[in-house]
Amino acid sequence: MNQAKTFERYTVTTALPYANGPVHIGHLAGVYVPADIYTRYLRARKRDVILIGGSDEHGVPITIKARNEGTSPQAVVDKYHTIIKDSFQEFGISFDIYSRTSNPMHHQTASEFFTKLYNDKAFEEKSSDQYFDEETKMFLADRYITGTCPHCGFEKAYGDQCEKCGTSLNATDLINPKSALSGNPPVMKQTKHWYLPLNRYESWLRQWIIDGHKHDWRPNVYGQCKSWIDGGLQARAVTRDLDWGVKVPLENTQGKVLYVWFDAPIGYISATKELTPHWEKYWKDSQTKLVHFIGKDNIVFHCIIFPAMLKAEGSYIMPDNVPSNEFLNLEGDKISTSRNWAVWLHEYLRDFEGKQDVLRYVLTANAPETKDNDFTWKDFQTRNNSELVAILGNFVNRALVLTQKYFNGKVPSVNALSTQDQEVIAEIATFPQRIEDALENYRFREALRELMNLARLGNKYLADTEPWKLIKTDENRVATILNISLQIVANLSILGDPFLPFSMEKIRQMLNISALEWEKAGQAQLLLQGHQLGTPSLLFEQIDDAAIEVQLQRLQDTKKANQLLQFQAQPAKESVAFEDFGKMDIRVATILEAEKVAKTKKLMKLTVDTGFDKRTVVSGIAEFFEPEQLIGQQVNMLVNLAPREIKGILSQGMILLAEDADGKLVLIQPARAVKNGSEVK
Ligand code: B3M
Ligand code: ZN
Repeated sequence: MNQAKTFERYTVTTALPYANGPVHIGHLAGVYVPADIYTRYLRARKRDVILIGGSDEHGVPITIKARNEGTSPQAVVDKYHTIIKDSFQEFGISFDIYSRTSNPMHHQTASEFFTKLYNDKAFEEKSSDQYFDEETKMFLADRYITGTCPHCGFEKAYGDQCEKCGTSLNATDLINPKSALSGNPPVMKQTKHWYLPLNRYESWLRQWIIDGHKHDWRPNVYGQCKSWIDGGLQARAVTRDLDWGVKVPLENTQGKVLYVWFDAPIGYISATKELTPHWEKYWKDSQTKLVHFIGKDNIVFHCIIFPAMLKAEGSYIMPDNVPSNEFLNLEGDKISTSRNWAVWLHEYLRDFEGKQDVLRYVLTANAPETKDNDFTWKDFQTRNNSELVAILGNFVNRALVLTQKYFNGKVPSVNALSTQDQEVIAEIATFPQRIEDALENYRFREALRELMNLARLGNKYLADTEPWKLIKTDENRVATILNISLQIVANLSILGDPFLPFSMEKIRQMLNISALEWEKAGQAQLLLQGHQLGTPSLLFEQIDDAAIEVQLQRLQDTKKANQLLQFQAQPAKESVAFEDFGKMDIRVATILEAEKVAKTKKLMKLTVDTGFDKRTVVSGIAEFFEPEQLIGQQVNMLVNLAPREIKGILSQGMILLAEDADGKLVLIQPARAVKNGSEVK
């Protein structure tokens, strides 16, 4: 178990988000919130730690976005790098540096890295046939080409990875490949690239990962690495025929750049070089613990490919752990940037101003640490109202308000200790270790649960001792109870800081103290008798249904927009003879009366004037219309449909309707008023 080894310093990296869109709760839950908790904890323990972040600004995701928006890749990354960086800052992700891979420092660092490997003959140089789009005159790599995944059959797999099963692919693996640019099937054209022969590192990777990290890497990470290695490692191209990226630093390589997954991880190193002149100790000293926080679709790049690159270069340390999370879904569906099925961080910060910690809390409590998990707005509201407000906020508020009320806001004295007092004080002392064990081993959900257990201990202590009743008879006893309760509050302000930094700062203000050392946590004399407390205020507010409804409606609107976007007209039914069509008697009719059929959701009872009679028709349109919207409307109606009883009502005919892409039913009406009974031909 590697945490037995002590390290002099820590390099904590976070996956560099593509700067082709904002970040969403899936990114936060998977990568940035756990990384921030871990780093804040290490800082609290006075460890030498750096938290590295930055925007991944190369690769086809960027150039496709630029093409779609009719702008340049640089304009795309400039826009989204700023949105991402600012929203991380406001959310309290405490990067020591948040850099970007389009900057000169990175281009230089990545070029030098490539050149070192090239000079050391670490690459294989190969000319091969690659897919080429004759219309756009472009080679098709990565997301420029889609096709069916040979592993899982997913029809929209990319040339470098299948997003459905996570398999890393070569474009030539795809079945029925199509250009994402022109939609045409590609042709093959010869081109030269440089390959990292991963197979050369197989035995080392076996020894390092399969033997060396069986017990301290998460099972989902270890398992994916093992199956990758057991599946046989292929050489991987580290260059591409593209014009956006880090230029290949060799002669006669016009139009070729480094593959984005070769340059992006080097972005961690170039960001560190920007941060400190002493960067090498964070990347080359065996006393440094290197930890990569990533999502599961990045495991192979961070556990196999980047380490092989570092091994080939020869002077770098290897990651000690890669605590990758699984995926977070949203309301039961996979989060998707392209389908706008996400809770975007910058929108959350706008809609729930000042509630950063609520989202930090929910995403940690619900983190997909070992399996995919689901974010629902209802759960968000429940955890805020039933846990943050009702447990943590309620305890802190009672301890402070009662002290305000009975002792003018001064920390009261501790008098004779009851058995329960002594048990509570002993229990307080156990929390630092419980939280440290969990955090040192990247078990963030468990660590947060332990923090909340400390608040529960406080609530139970107040509920059991009922100081509001005792105050009439035994002020000394109440003094002791509130003193111990306030010590718990002070402990919360220390142990809660990595998780809920904004709220813990509020607690410190209410306690009228500056930040306490982590090493003091567990003590029951953190606040001295007589210390003047600050003014109590509510730590958390209830989140009402209306606020949640707004979010749910937004997702509903997104779903409908997607249905419209993805709508594909069904193919025509089999043909019918003209005389068959002639049997149908379709007329224009006017709706005279409309009422919803009781005890049904969909049915509306209509009285219609067909021009030759008045009749009743039952129609399944009650979900889409109110009666008053229908009365007076002219509609097309099939009048010679055999009558049938529906919910006890004899229905004589059928109103014709169109079902839109979003499932909504729409009346089919004549373009202008015509006589009832007019024949539709
Ligand atoms: N830009 C993010 C992703 O695959 C990718 C991470 C790079 S970390 C060096 O979603
Ligand atoms: Zn697949």
